[in-house]
Amino acid sequence: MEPSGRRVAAASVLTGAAAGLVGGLAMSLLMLTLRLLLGVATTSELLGDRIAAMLPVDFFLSLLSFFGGYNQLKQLGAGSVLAGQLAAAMAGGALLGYLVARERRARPEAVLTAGIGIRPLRVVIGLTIGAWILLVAALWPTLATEYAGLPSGPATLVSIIGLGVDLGAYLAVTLLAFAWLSRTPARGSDAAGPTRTRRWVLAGGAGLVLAAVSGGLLKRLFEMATFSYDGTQYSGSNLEPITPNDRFYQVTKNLIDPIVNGGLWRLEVSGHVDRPATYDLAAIEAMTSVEQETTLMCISNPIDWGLMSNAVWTGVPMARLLETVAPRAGAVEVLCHAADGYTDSFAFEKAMDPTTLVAYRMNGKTLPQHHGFPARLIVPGMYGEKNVKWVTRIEVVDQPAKGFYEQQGWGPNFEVPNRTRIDGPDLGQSIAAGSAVRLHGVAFGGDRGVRQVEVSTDGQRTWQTAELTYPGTMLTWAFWTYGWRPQRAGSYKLAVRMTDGTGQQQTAERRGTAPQGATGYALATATVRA
Ligand SMILES: Nc1nc2c(c(=O)[nH]1)N[C@H]1C(S)=C(S)[C@@H](COP(=O)(O)O)O[C@H]1N2
Ligand SMILES: [Mo]
Repeated sequence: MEPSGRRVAAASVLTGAAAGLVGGLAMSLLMLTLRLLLGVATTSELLGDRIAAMLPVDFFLSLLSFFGGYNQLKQLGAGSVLAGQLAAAMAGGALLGYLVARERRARPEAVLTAGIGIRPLRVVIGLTIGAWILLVAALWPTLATEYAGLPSGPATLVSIIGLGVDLGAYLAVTLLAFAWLSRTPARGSDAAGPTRTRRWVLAGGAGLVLAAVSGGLLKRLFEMATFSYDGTQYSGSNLEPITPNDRFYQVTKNLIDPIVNGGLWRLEVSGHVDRPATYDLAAIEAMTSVEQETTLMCISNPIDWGLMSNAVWTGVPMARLLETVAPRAGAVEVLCHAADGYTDSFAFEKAMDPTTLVAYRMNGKTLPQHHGFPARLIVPGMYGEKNVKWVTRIEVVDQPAKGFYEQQGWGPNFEVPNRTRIDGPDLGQSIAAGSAVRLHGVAFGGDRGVRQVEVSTDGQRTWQTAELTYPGTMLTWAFWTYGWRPQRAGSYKLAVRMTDGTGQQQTAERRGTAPQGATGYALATATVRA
């Protein structure tokens, strides 16, 4: 009876795989629902961040260019985890089917509960708990992610419980589906065939419904996703010195940005301190605030791109919060944590600088969700990534600590070097000889201000001083303009460079964005026709 035994086992494995798929779909549905309603991090997000932080920067950038950008990579990552999860769910179900078939053959006399023996049941429950423990251990560094903005302790707990609930739902649905699919009809019933077929059709239908509902949820989540705006640049010819909030450049590591509940949100200031403190939003807003115009720029902003904007931020100097908690001797850095599990660090001295802020207003308005509601850091002179959005915890550390991007190998110097950009006019068009051309653009010197901008129209042989139409402050960009009247037809090599408020000139050395941000003059070629 070997072949038939084998056939029975195969049927059981197949039934298990189908049940596992239904269980996996139910688990995905639950996971997406918890994400949508409560901001509980999904495995796609937790695993994605866990892996992303471990990717060396060069490999990360080659992945970006291979798949066509950050958004494509994010989608591929999230999709792979979801697909992998369903595959694992089916494999788990198949294992259940195999164990049950073996049990039936080994101990046909044993009483099977709903067609599943106690021993297979024990094994799959054990394996599920094992998977939970393994997941928690593997994802530990990212478990404080909670997109509604819960403090890190409760956030970690919510992630752990969330994973447990997901796996529990998987196990329960898989067992039920398996028991139901493999239920043998009462002896003597001649409806065995049709009944079985109908059960499979029903199970298939249930699977389809689950898949459809999950698909609907995915669509909803996709509409909320960052794909439509991550990488938005502020560039073009109609730039204002103060960037309107809805045009401010945007960069985020997330698939879906946090929607922080301002009532639940707390800012913890803790770590290597004597008197850790926790603030709610009202407490932060009640403190004496400062208004500070500051320009932010992403480290991955190529010389001629627009991942750079300027706003007036309202907030509380971080030094005030730090003084309150009494940092201990030996504090070297602050490691800042956010609702999305993001982290970044900078020198304790920089944290104590009066211009380093915990900001909650942007150009006089409540901080927009995508820019970090309810609070973000403003760290003048350092690349955008240090300006942690949706900040939830400032941890004083006595050892240097690496944040999300620094772990990838960005840095170690995150100070914005001097830079210039040519914004206009459109040099794709040729210029008539003898006509007046108004060259214009921006210059940015981190927290050192912009003292002078120079323009060369002859391949860097001679330099002329440009006019600063918007001089800005030490912490902001400046707008420059230069009136040019080319007399002869030909091709002109333009270059723009700046000198910052400390007298330091922009370097001509061309350097790419990784790992410390791009350098080199702004260059362009103009064609002048007779
Ligand atoms: N919590 C959190 N903060 C973050 C990021 C993030 O992904 N998560 N991205 C950083 C990066 S790389 C940049 S350049 C700036 C962008 O800020 P903006 O979108 O408000 O312009 O936010 C920084 N702060
Ligand atoms: Mo950035």
